[in-house]
Amino acid sequence: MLRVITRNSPSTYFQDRNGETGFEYELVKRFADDLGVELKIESADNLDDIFSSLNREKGADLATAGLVASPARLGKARFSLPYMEVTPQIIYRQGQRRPTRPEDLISKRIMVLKGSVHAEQLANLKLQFPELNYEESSAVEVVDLLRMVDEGQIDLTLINSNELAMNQVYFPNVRVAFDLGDALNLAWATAPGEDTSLLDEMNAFIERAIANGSLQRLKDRYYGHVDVLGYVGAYTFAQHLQQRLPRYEKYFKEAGATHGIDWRMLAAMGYQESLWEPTATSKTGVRGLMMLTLRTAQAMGVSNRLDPKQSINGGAKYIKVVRDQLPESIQEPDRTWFALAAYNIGSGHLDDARKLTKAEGLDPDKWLDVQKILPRLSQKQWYSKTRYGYARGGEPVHFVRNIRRYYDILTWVTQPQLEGSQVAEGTLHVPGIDKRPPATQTTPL
Ligand code: BLG
Repeated sequence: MLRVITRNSPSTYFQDRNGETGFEYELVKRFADDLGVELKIESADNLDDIFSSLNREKGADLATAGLVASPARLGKARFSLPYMEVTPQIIYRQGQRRPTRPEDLISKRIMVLKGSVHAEQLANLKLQFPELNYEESSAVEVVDLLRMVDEGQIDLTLINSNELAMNQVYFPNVRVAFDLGDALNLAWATAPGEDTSLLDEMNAFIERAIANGSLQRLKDRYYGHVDVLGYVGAYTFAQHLQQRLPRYEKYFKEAGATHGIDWRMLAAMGYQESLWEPTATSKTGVRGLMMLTLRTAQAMGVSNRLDPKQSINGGAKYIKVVRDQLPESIQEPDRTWFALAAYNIGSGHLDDARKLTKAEGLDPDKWLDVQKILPRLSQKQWYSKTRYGYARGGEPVHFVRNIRRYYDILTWVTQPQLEGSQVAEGTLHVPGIDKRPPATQTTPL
C-alpha cells in the first residue's frame, strides 16, 4: 500500500461527482497503479502536518500537495524530480491600487499559509524591509486566501501561479500584482533517510510521465482552460458566473431535467453561444441565448428566440434530436462531442465530414479523427466532393473544445448533482470546500 498525504483543494485533491479527483491525486494514482499497489489518500489540514506525517512512524510514505522543494524543507523531506514549474505571485483585489514591487507590500494586510514557501519568502523580505508585516495562518487553504482578497478581508496574498490558474474562475476580483522572485519547482516529498528505493521509483515514474507525454496531457486537462480562456477570459467567466448564470440557472436545470441532459452541459453551450446573453445575434442572423437559427427554432416550437427560457428549452430539445440521429456506432463520450458539432454545423455537414474521415482511413466514430477533417469542409477541393457542400468546418472544432472547457469548469463550481434531484438555487461552490459525498456518474448528454 502507498500511503499518500495531500491537501484538499481544487489543484490537489477533491471529490467531484465521479469520486476522487484533482491533478495531484491523478498523478499519484498512476504512480500507485504502476507500482501495482493500493493507494491510500489522507488529507492534511495544513502544511506542517504534511511534513510531520512523513517523519512519523506509520505516517505517510509520500506527500503530494503542490509542494515546492525549498532549501528550508530539505531537513524535513527528500524531494523527487520536479513535475511542474510555478511562479510565486502577489495577488490583489481589482479596484485597489496595484502593488508593483516589494516595497509596496509595506503596511498592507497580507496573509499566507503557515509553513509555506511563501511565508519563507516574506520572512526573507522582512530582513530587507523590517516594516513589512504579514500573517501566517494554518486554519486556511489557498482558496480561502483568494476569497479573502476577493471580498476585501485582506489586501494581499502570495500564492503559486498554478493555484491562481485553477481558482481564478471562482474569484472575479482577484488579480496578479506582480511575480515575487524566480520560478519554483513542485515535487513529491518522502521522508528523510538512507533508503532510496521509493525515491528512485518516484523519480523513474516522473521521468517516464515526462517522456511519454502523460504528464503534459494531465496538465492540459487541469490547467488547459487557462489556455482556452486566457487570464482575462478566466476572470470574465468568473464575473459572468456570478452575475449572469444565476438568472438562467433555473431554466437550464428545468430543460436538463425535461430532456435528460446534464444542465451544466446546456449552460456550457449557452456560454459558448452567447456568453449567457439572451439578446445575442450572430452575423448570420442566428439569435438568442442558445443561438437558434430561425428554421431550427420553428422546428423546436420556439416562438420567440430572444426569450431565454424558450431558447434554452429549444436548444436542449435540439441537441437531443441531433444526438439521437447519430449512428449507434458512436459511443460516449465521443457521442456528446459529435452531438455538439451537429448542433453547430448541422447533421448533414457532420455526416459529410465523417465520410471524408473514413475515406482518409481514419475512424469516423472518433471525435479526435473527425475534428481533424472537419476544417476541409471549407476548402473547395474537399467540399465539392460532398453531399451538402461548403460549411464553416473549423467552427465546430472550436465550439466543441470550448464547451468541453466550460463544462469542466462548471462541474467544478457546481454542487454534485444527482440525476433528477432538486438542487437548491445559487449553488456555486469551490471544490474541496464542499465535502458532501459525490453523486453517481452520469453522462453529460
Ligand atoms: C446551426 C443550427 C443547425 C444548422 C446549422 O447551424 O446554427 N443550430 C441551431 O440552430 C441550434 O440547426 O444545421 S442545419 O439545420 O442542419 O443546416 C447549419 O446551418 C449556431 C449555428 C450556427 C452558428 N451558431 C448554433 O451553434 C453561428 O451563429 N455561426 C455564425 C458565427 S458568426 O457570427 O458568423 O461569426
